[in-house]
Amino acid sequence: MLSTLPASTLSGCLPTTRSPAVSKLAFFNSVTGGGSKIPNYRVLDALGAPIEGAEVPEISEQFAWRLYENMQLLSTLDDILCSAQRQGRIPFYSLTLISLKYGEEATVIGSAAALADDDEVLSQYRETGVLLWRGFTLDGIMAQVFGNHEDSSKGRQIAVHYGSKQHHFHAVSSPLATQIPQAAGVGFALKRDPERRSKNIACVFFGEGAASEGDFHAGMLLASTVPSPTLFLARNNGFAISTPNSQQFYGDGISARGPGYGVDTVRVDGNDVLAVMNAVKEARRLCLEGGRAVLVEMMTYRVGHHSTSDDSYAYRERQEVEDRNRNDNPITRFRLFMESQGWWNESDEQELLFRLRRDVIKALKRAETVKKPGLEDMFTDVYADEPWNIREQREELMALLKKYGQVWKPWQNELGTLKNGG
Ligand SMILES: Cc1ncc(C[n+]2csc(CCOP(=O)(O)OP(=O)(O)O)c2C)c(N)n1
Ligand SMILES: [Mg+2]
Repeated sequence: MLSTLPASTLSGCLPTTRSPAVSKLAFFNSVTGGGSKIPNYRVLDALGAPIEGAEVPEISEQFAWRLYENMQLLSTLDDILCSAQRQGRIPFYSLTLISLKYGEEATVIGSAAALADDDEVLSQYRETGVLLWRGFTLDGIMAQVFGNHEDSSKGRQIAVHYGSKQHHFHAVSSPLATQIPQAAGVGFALKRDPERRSKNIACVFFGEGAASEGDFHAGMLLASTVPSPTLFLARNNGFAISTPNSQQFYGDGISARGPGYGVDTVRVDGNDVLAVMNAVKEARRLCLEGGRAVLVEMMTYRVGHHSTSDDSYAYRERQEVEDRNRNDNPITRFRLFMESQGWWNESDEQELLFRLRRDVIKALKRAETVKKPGLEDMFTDVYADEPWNIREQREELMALLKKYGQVWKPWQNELGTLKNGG
């Protein structure tokens, strides 16, 4: 005989589900229900005024200056280093292109301001602002970009691939998304460390394009099933080089994936530095309190070209970019807010921009005069014991240097640019 029990009483019949049983067949394709989109948390509107009901964080004038100065510093660095690349002084740079701002300053500075300075950060390649916020010097930035002997990676990394143990900033690696499962591991290690448990989190930045990699899913699954205080910060800037995000996913952005992994999730306006700060601060608190992963999706727009190797007008309208830059610029938005508080004016602006340009150019000029690492550094630091093939290559180079180093002009000149003459 067929069961006549009401559908709801069948709940829990199977060990594989705790879902209530229902008699109506219904498919769903929205995590918020009814087909609605995940909302975008905001504090300030595009003109820097608090939106209705917004919780404006209580920040001092001094703290607001620090936020603003770091966003402007990031933008100044971009301008000057892109020009340096165009002049052939450095080989590559990956933020923006001269005259147009990068456009994502609030995502990075707002996040950095909400983290503890000793939280472990695993970044993609657009998160230099975290280092600046933590006091990494301009000389340190230039040493890496120029690959001189003061660079902690001894000139062996591509430009902008920073790393600093002191600043809890894990070295950037070029293959996309590798940092995401690594972060789940770092989060788990923190949880196992009695000195850092409940004190620090692992925080991983990645673009929405990187979230198309399998490593994104591996990282999310790992951090949710082997729980760890890992904060996933997705920068959704609309593009993965030339691929628009409409071709990266069909669902409701990166946020929609969080609940799939049982991860607390929020979407935030990434051009609003106060909203980013509020969201990341709360996300960090949740991470520590529950010892579990949290996902924040920061919605922004990449105003600059992908890198100095890209011309984005080949795949998007120049007008669209200029409109975005003019109408919703994260720096301008926060500047308008500061002006409305009586904390900022035109002469402060001029003084700041002058000082930042002067300091960046000074560091750049200094870095150009610093010697490159010695040749021996090419062969060290990868293997604990030197393998035979590396030894052969090193010995061959030494023999060639002995033969031609002092007699062949091009080599002579080049050796003069290296530490200790090579
Ligand atoms: C595994 C891998 N595939 C492709 C690339 C080439 N690549 C470098 S950056 C990039 C786009 C990444 O886009 P997104 O993650 O959205 O970051 P964004 O540059 O927009 O900040 C691609 C495809 C790479 N570095 N690694
Ligand atoms: Mg992107």
